[in-house]
Amino acid sequence: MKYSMAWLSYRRLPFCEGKEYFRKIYVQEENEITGSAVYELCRGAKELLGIKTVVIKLPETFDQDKREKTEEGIYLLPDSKGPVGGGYRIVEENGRIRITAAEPEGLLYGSFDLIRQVQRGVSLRGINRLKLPDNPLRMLNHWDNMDGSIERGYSGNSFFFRNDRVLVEERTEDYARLTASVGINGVVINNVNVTEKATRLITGEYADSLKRMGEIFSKYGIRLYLSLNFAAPMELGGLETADPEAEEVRAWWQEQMKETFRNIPSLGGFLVKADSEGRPGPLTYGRTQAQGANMLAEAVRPYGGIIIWRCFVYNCTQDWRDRKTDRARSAYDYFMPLDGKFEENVILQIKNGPMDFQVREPVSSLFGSLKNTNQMLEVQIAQEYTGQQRHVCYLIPQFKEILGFHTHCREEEDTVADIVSGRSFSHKNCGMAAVANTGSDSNWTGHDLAAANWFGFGRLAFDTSLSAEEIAREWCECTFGTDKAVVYAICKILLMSWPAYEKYTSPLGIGWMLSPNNHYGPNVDGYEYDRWGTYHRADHLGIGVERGKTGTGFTQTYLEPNASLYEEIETCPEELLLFFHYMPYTYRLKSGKTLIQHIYDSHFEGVEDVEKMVNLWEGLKGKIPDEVFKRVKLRMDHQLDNSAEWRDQINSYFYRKSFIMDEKGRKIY
Ligand code: GCV
Repeated sequence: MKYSMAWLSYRRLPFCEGKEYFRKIYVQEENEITGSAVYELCRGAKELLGIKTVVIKLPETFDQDKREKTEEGIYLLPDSKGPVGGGYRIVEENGRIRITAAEPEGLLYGSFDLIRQVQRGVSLRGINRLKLPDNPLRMLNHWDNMDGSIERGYSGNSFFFRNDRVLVEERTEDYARLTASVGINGVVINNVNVTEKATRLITGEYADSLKRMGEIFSKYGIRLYLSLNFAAPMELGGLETADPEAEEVRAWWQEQMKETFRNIPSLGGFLVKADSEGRPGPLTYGRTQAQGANMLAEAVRPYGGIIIWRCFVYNCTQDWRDRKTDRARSAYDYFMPLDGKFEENVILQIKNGPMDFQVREPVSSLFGSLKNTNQMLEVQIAQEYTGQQRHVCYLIPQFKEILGFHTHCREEEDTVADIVSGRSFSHKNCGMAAVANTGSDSNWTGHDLAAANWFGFGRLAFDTSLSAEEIAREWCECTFGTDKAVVYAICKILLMSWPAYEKYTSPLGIGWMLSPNNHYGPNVDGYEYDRWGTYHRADHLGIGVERGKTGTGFTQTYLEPNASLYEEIETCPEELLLFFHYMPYTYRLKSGKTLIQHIYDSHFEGVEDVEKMVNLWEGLKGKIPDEVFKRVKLRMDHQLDNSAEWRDQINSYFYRKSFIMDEKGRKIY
């Protein structure tokens, strides 16, 4: 089945102020990336405006400052003094649009930006935009397996792998177009859990297809990355150890990397999940995470490669009776003592929260604490814990909060956005990554509205100053057009969706009350007596994990004043109260409501919000393509049922534990 092109599905526009510019495109420097920029502008012109473009090559001697002599049109001009790192400037003057940039990537991003303005009905006359990417690395991490399945994938199968083969198809290029159009410049194509055949991706066996894939990506300014298996020297090389300090292991990696980079010259490097959830790593040999990462860094350095080392290291065989071990502390305890001990081409990739992509968590305390180590923020747009792309859950507002969090690591420029952009500590290797939400479904993301998270992540990683509202609007106008009623309703649904999901699922930062393994639907005690370190500790008097000084002490891993803020019940942000403290059901929140009443109210409210979202969607019948309308309607009807299930299970559970009635006398079972 042919797939849609999501926000690049161009519809013919009845009117565009400035469409004449698209009749001629002048290009000065021809290379594969400017080639893509020209292709995109021509395609946009044809499909959006019905214009056939003439492409004109400018001589190398062309002096862009003498522009009064030039003809009308769009000029793609390299400018060594212009915006760097993928940045660009778009300026319209006297009938000419000049897109200038120091690098070809900037010209590509500028071209996509110009097309977005056309799609959104913005007049091109007098346009003047200067954009510089905030984050050097803007990556997608796919958890795709070589058999074609996707770990935590909710939109079909992989389009990178099938039956242990690497796929290089038309869709590879269309994926690259979509991904580059929002500024993403790095893609890890295989699951971080690297087993069996995937271990062999670094060998010659898959070299041809990976090389071709890398070339397609390169045309769009995207670097190809792979996840690797730390035990490869044993599994592939027949060595008896994978000890990073063993000479034969180091030599094995160096030889292997020589071959791998020779086979796939465009490769950017590797993502590594080590010592986590059963994956091998340096701890087995009594070595640190730094020793493991640095050994690989040394092997990839001659080829300009980088090692992105994940901090998701914790004990997943915990005894639920043990109240001192705290999964939330784990990454901090492993990595903080190693600050400054990683090679320059190592980046630590840190999940946004200390647990695992819950609807609400505090920001990881590693941010701000680590000062001498390259860092990347990892978020998840695959909605593993937020409705699995069956519920609408627009996550950009969550990412905005994370990026805006003040760590107090410095007087100024102390937010997570400052740190991962490199502003705080002058790091160069840093940025943002998202666990991807795409698959082989015809709309790429299963839920049509989930594409807003893919688009939104890219746009936000490029420009962290954009608001969640602006991004929602952009996505909506590019995808569905500029009809005011449509844009209003869809943006409203998107912006209501994360708060609604939080209201009808787990309260006040506690998280985890969902079905074990598949992580879908309510199951309050599903993880309570299990080994994963994810407990709510509810009893007949109260609920919450005590992470203050008298508990696990996790509050003290934050820098002041955050440590005290979280320690004190009076100042602890209420949306995180149960994450940090065990609280009685009778405790009065700032609203004047008791904790238990808040739980009841928010669960009723959350479902009412979903009812409003469904009504808003129903109002769009006839205004958007019928196929999309029906597909989303089906999912939203399911979301309504499932949110009611959440409400009723959670409320009944706490009523039965606490014996405290709902003040409003509503139906609780
Ligand atoms: C890829 C969670 C998920 C796992 C995932 C892991 C990780 O535990 O449930 O499926 O594994 O995170 O981020 O490595």
